[in-house]
Amino acid sequence: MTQNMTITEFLAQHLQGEHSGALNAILDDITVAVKQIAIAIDAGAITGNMGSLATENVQGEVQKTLDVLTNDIFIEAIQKSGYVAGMVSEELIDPVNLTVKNGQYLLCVDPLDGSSNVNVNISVGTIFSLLKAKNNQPELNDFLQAGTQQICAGYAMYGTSTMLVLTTGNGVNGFTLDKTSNDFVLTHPNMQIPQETTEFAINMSNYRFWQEPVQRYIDECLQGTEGERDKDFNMRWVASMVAEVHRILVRGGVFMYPSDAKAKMGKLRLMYEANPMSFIVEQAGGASTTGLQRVMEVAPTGIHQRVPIMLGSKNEIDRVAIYHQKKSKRK
Ligand code: P6P
Repeated sequence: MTQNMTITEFLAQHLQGEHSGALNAILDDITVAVKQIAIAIDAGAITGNMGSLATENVQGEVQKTLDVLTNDIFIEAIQKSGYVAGMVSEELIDPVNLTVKNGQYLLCVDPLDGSSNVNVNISVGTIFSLLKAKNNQPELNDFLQAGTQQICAGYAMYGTSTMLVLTTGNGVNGFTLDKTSNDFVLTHPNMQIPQETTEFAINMSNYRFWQEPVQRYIDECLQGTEGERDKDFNMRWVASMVAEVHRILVRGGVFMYPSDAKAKMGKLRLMYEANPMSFIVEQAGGASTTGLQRVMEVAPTGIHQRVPIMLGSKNEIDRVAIYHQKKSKRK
């Protein structure tokens, strides 16, 4: 892989198999959408798009102007290839059937994850997951496929630079937007998550609501060299999943949004947050669990269902899973 090759050159060289033609076209549309979203976010404060709307999304979360704007950008861009028959979005109650020529794929997308960070200028992102469609008139149930069925997953990160990180099942590669050429170029080939880490990311304010295995794991991290783990840990919490996952891909770590007494199924959504991020993390040598099973093996029951998720450096996630199994055995 030549450093700084464009994403188009990279995909032409590396996409193989039955999906390669469609993936080339779909990913081209996604890069167009991401470039437009990056411009919209960058100019948000200037164009007056930093505010909130009077509307809520299906999750009951107040929608930001940019949530709706980025969703519209995606819907328009993703129709160009003609391969995507339907789209599920965090911002829409029902799937959107797209007017397509030969739609054979389904897209699940969180157009602007972490959008509450936009007006405080903290990194946000877009997360997407691609599935095979049964036909070009998809029903809601056609989207309800386990994460192991994903054809492709990726995220865009609108941070100190705009990046696109992708997997199609043969490893993970990162591309940075070169603003002079307006092209994504390969800057992070074959991303691998270190198996070990001393860094965890979790919203500590929920401590009293967590189940015992999560409290035990975090307690041991906090005890550092004075406790069971005999090493000190560092903590991060950006409140933007894309930024947390990207940091983990670059230097290791764990990200945890477990189920708790407040949110029995956790906070993050399976189809367009947990599954795509789990696909990427596993392809980079990491692991992703609900505590009781591999996230990508969860059988979906709803397009907006939530799922507990703990992902990152494999040895740490394996430890978290063991703590959950021991607890369920004790029960
Ligand atoms: P909390 C953003 O709203 C998000 O869905 C993820 O990107 C992020 O990791 C999490 O929620 C932050 O949750 O509880 O810190 O607001």
